[in-house]
Amino acid sequence: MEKKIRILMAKPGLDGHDRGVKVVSRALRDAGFEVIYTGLRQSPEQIVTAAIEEDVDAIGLSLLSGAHNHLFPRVIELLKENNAEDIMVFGGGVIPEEDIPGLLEKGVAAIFTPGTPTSAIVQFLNERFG
Ligand code: B12
Repeated sequence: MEKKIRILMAKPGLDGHDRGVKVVSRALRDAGFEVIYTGLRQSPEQIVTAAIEEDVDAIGLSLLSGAHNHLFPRVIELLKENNAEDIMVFGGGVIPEEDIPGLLEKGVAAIFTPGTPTSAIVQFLNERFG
């Protein structure tokens, strides 16, 4: 049997904007990925611990609060500290265009902003893990 790609969907930060993460989680599940959603208000430490325990292939972070420049790099840093940098980090939300190059440079694989069709996210993951 083919192994399903496992994705931890996470919502770091203190805000309650969870529509996007739920929409994307559902779309990825429908496309055949195994999706684990952490729920709201997860710290980077909680996210990385869950990702390692669940043995996921990727972490999808949803950020609409404006804290992306801190939280994305922190997750990547913690993965490195735990020798788990093979877990890919990608994400989306309200992230200004000008912040995207810096996040990609720090190791985020891709960022999807509001209005992105979920099919584009599925296509990205299929290309990455196909
Ligand atoms: C709906 C909404 C709310 C709802 C949230 C309901 C909920 N349960 O989610 C409510 C009314 C509760 C709300 C409250 C607040 N909100 Co509000 N909200 C919005 C709004 C209008 C739309 C967000 C949304 O649901 N979009 C629909 C979903 C489907 O789209 P999405 O999340 O963007 O997801 C898409 C992509 O971004 C991407 N994506 C998202 N996550 C992920 C993850 C991965 C892994 C991937 C691959 C892709 C991906 O894919 C999705 C599909 O295309 C935005 C403005 C906007 N236009 O984005 C403001 C916005 C996010 N809110 C904002 C603010 C300030 C607040 C409040 C602080 C306002 C206040 N003063 O009270 C409060 C916070 C309350 C709290 N405790 O968190 C600001 C944030 C400012 C910032 N980033 O600097 C925004 C940007 C409005 C603005 N322009 O100022 N809000």
